[in-house]
Amino acid sequence: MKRILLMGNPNVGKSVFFNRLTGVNVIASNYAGTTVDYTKGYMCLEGEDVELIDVPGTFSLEAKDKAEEVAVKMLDEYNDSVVICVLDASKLERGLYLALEIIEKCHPVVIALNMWDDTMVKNIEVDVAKLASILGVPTVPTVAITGEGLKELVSSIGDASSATIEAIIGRVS
Ligand SMILES: Nc1nc2c(ncn2[C@@H]2O[C@H](COP(=O)(O)OP(=O)(O)O)[C@@H](O)[C@H]2O)c(=O)[nH]1
Ligand SMILES: [Mg+2]
Repeated sequence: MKRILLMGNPNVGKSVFFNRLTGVNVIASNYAGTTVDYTKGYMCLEGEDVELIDVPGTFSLEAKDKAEEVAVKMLDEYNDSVVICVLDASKLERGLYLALEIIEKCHPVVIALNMWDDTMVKNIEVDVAKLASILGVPTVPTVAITGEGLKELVSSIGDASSATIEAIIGRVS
């Protein structure tokens, strides 16, 4: 079965997305050999059942605590999975740091620029088209709590691409 990992910094809206995307069969477990909990569920994508994992929040892949260690292990273990990288669009730099690390691991990625409502209220300007073209992966503004952008995000999963850091550097320099 295909697997999708929801990843991002803590408090960016991963679990709100998870709850919107999954149905009733949600399973909470410990990651083997740890006390770190995570949740997995299922969603239907283009007629196929896909497993969705709400990965513990992490700021980077240089793990600083147990939860971050689990996030890194999941990314390595499920190396054939697509990653929905959830960013707080009003705190873009932090989120992009992790997104670039995930891209560097060659996972197909789509980026949710979440908290788009807050970002607008705070008058923070994000050039979505430019960001998408630099990163070379689908990049969709979203508001997890209202579901805005969710449809577009889900339909972009099929276009998730494995960008390369070299190509990204080439596009910014
Ligand atoms: N304003 C706003 N709040 C959001 C949005 N998405 C999530 N939240 C809120 O942000 C907080 C953290 O969300 P949560 O899903 O628990 O984050 P997680 O730690 O990444 O799983 C909660 O209070 C959510 O209701 C959004 O798009 N806009
Ligand atoms: Mg959560």
